[in-house]
Amino acid sequence: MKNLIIALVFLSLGFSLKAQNYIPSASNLKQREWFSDARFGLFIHWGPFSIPGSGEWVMNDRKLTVHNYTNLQDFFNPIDFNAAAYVSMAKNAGMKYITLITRHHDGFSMWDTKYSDFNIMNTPYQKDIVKMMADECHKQGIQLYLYYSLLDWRREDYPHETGRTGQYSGRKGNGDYASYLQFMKNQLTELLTNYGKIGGVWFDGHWDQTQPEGSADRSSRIDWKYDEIYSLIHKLQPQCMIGNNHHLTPFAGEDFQMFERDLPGENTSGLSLQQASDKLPLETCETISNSWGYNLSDTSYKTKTQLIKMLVKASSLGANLLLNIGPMPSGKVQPEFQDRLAAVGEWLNIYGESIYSTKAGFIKPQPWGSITQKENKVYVHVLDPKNSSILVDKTPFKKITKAYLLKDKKPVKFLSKNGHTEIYTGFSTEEIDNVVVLEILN
Ligand code: H79
Repeated sequence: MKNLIIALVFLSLGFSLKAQNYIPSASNLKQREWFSDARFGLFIHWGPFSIPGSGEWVMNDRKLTVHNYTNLQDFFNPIDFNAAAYVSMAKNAGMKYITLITRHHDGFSMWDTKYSDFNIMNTPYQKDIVKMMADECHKQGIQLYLYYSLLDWRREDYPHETGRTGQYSGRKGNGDYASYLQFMKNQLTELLTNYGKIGGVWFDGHWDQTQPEGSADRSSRIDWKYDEIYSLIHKLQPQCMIGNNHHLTPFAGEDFQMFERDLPGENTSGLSLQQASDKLPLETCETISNSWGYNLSDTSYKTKTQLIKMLVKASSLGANLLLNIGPMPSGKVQPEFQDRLAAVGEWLNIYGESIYSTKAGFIKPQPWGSITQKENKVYVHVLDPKNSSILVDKTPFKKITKAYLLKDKKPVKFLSKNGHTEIYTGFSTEEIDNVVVLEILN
């Protein structure tokens, strides 16, 4: 018994030492920097789950068995999918990367994988979507990040007996995590070997094995052995950034932190209980409509103004915005998504300087708007110009040498005294964002 306890202590010590030993490679640090500078990416939720038009959780929500759900494989034939058009659409929106669903909770693999028959090659389409997207991204100079679900509603070896979701799929017996872990490692090895440079892996589904939100115990019912998964990824592609949507403080080995439908520090979703990391790059993901995967009845498209304000707020908190589209089963992207992406791109053509490669503002977002900054420039984003002037407190610089509108360089009046700066606006309420540039001496 005593020996067993000693062995266990050593084992757990070994695990934590290994996990804490993670030192990101130089190429990983460079990739993190690239990522932070990029600020804006496209999330694509698409696959056979798009067919019923009820979002990507349809298997769980309609209590579909694995047997019945598998029929979707016979109908997935996205004749309107065009990787070049997807990538150009993202580029024209001012986005610098694409995060693609490779395998969601339903367990369908969007690439030519040896490790599951439920994959794109066994649909009438028979073409490797991940490959087409990867080739096109590399060709057009946009980076590819891969979404990969840790949770699987289909496989018998996933520890489904302790899972909080996917309980109606008709699986028998208990999972076998060692087998499931090996499966994930095999698939990740394919993804990180056959598709060129991958910017990062976006894990999701950890929460399937945690205690209910709000409970003091945030531990997982299974040991995911992230040290093994993460070290495999970093071994295959050292620059590849790992993020995990577990809604907890980042684990060792992770390279960025994400927030789902919340800005860092907010918790409107009820899921974002985690503090924003002050070390890792941050990313917030949001949908253009209300759904991730295609939803036939969802017409609640956010306006271009809402989307731009979201991007500005994320930037001013030092976070990227990963904005989602859920294309139709045919591969066609709804015109409502296309129009809004194009509109944000036009805005970024003029205002991009105040977004890309900026840092979080020295103050948090205010009722009037927010701040981003870069070198000797402070960008004051007046999003809601109710008053004729705005006051920026605690300005951490010596002197403002110049103040002007970013749009047309027209000078803006200001008064700066004792660390308080008043900017006289008379701004247009028509503008989505009156960006004032302050050139400063530190
Ligand atoms: O891929 C998209 C979603 O399908 C996936 N993440 C984004 C990017 C996602 N959907 N929901 N969630 C993540 C979190 C879900 C949490 C809940 Fe539950 C599901 C709350 C209630 C049901 C599981 C069971 C977690 C809490 C209870």
